[in-house]
Amino acid sequence: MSFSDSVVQRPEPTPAGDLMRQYTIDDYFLDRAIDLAWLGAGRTHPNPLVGAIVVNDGHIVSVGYHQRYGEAHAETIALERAGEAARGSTLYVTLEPCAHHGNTPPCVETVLKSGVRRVVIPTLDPDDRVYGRGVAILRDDGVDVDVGRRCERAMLLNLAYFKRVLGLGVAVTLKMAVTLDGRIASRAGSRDQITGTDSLRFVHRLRAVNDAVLVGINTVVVDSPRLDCRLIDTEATPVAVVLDSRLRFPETSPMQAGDRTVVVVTAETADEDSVVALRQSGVRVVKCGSDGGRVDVKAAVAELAAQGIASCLVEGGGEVFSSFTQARLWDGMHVFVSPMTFGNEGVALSEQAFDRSQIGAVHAGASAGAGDVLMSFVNEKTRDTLLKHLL
Ligand code: AOF
Ligand code: ZN
Repeated sequence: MSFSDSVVQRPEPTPAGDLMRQYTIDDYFLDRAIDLAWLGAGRTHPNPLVGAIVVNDGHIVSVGYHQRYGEAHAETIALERAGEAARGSTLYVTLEPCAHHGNTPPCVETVLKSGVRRVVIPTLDPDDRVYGRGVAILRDDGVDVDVGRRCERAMLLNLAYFKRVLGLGVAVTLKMAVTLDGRIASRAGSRDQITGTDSLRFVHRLRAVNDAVLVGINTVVVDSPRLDCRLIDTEATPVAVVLDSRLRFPETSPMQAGDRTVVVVTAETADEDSVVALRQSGVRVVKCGSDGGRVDVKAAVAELAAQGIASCLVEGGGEVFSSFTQARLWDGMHVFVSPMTFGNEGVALSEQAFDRSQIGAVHAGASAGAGDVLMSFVNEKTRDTLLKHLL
């Protein structure tokens, strides 16, 4: 694979005068609002993650984010904190302000009362009670409303929410961590910590906003992962899913703590005695189609959908990651690049994993934390479908 074929290739050169491709102050504040919104991960379900920032004269006056289901909305929190300082300001919010009476009064009313002059949002809210109405009410009252900037990053923030509300099937998010020299392990079969604490915390946020967290059996055997959300304040316990065609799942695994639901997806050809033994230990075993000794990931996700799982975070390892990219079975992707090297003994992803022709990825932006860089992507097809509904 040549560098130019890969998803990590340099971005297309910016055509002169194409303002949409330039990173502006609006983009900056929307990005900060999106960062804020993530702080609610694991506490707002089934509602979206929303962040808001009030900016007046180039200065941040106040911020807010939706902290818990049923409680105040992000923009209302930020505007109440701003008080009089909101007059003439710009409100950056990661989702169209709501227009309905639900658990709380409509946010558009608060926006209008506050004297905000301009509202900047990445997308509309597909919720029937809001869709387009929030923007229309604001514009009718003379507020400038900008829609569309940073929409890819906002899609990643609420991927599960958007796909569920729009009835678009299971939201699949891939996560991968690589070293500066592109390795995913120091050697075959070794357990390595690649990312720093901030990145790990973000991974726990990703887990908390998904109904399920999926890994391959190799990862279970090598890493004994807990797949929980212990680094953040949440009660969310996503279902643990393991792809395990030959039923090598161990007798006990740290992911089985408490009354956690564990689903092992295996091949139709799996040994029936092993299936029975595993079921007796409390694991849900699902058989599905396989291909060349590997569970067919499309069939696996269909099985999960049948079990009521609407969103899934795929956490690796490398083979599972490649299976999903080759099947083009993903909507969002987060790749952490850590400033360490494993050298030639290190294990790299297979060539197919990042083959751009397979992957169809749109770079949604990069951010840094704890020494790592996080690159996030939206699947091109997913983006185009969501754009039809959200702009
Ligand atoms: C939130 N937090 O910050 C914003 C939301 O259940 P309710 O009454 O709180 O309304 C939830 C709907 O409100 C949600 O589906 C979305 O359409 C809209 N916006 N929701 O929970 C927020 N801004
Ligand atoms: Zn609201």
